[in-house]
Amino acid sequence: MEKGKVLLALTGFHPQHWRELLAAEREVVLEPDGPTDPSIAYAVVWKQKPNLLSRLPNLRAIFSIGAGVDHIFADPGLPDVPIVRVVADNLTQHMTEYVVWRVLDHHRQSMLYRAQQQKKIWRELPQRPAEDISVGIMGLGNLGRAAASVLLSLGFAINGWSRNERPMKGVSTYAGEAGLIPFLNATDILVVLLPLTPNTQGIINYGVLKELRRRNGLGGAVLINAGRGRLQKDADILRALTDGTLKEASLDVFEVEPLPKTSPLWSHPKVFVTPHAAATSDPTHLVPIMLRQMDAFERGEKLENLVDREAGY
Ligand code: NDP
Ligand code: OXD
Repeated sequence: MEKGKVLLALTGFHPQHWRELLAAEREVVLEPDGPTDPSIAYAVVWKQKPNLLSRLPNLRAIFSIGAGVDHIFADPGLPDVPIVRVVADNLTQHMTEYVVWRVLDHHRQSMLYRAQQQKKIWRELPQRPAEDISVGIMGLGNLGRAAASVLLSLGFAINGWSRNERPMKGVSTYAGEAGLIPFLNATDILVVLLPLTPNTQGIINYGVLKELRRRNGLGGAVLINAGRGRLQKDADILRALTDGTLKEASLDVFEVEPLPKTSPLWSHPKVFVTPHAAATSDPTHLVPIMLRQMDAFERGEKLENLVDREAGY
């Protein structure tokens, strides 16, 4: 198969560095040439414009620059070619750091100590052993499993929830709709690492948060969402924080991004906000993986980390 040309279609990311790295090995374009450009074989995308890819009759594959692919499925004219998502040590490492950072921060009562510091209060708070805290990873996939294994090594009790049964040593696993409530009932700190699909949209709602366990030394349940914003209902999280259903939350993703300046989440004393920055896609690490895949595909080998179109992730 001949060496295919790459269309780079990124929204919200500066294309320059991606372009330079891709162009070291392949011809790269930022716009298709004409209404039905036959010269493009691959598209490297983040939130591509609707119906852009349907104009490429010889498109062989679409590469997401992220682990999530909901931004690709938002296109009503998505052509029926393989979709490759990111599975990369560098991204996994960043997400593991984020999850461990946020779990430890809540576990070690950082918000309370900060509030005390502001008032110059010298008071030691009770310290609970990690093994008394159950961290429930909602979405025990590539990122969830990596975070789970580091949290396990720190002594936390770990639960995992996935669509299919996913056994993992040392982790209490739950699957599917039937496993959701038992999973939540056994979880003190809920870490959301689900993909956004028609089945998961809005899953982090008040009713779900109400099911979390609250009999730990944390003084309440905690939510950490680094999956996708539209998994959650921002208003339900605020309600849960107000009535004590949730003690605290760390949110990296929001229903609307950037988080509107008018959102009460920005200034809520029990919410830690990051701007969808848990695990950044770094072209230095990701472009070589994409180029290697394109080369292998042209030698007749299979693409790796393919998205299941029916499942939506
Ligand atoms: P994976 O596909 O490896 O894992 C997804 C997990 O979610 C799997 O365990 C899957 O179950 C489970 N899941 C999917 N649908 C359901 C459902 N309906 N019910 C129960 N479980 C379900 O994805 P990754 O771990 O690589 O990434 C997860 C997500 O993290 C991405 O989709 C993206 O949205 C987000 N992300 C966010 C970033 C950020 O910076 N905030 C950075 C990178 C990713 P099963 O194992 O049975 O298939
Ligand atoms: C991703 C992201 O999906 O950064 O990789 O959100």
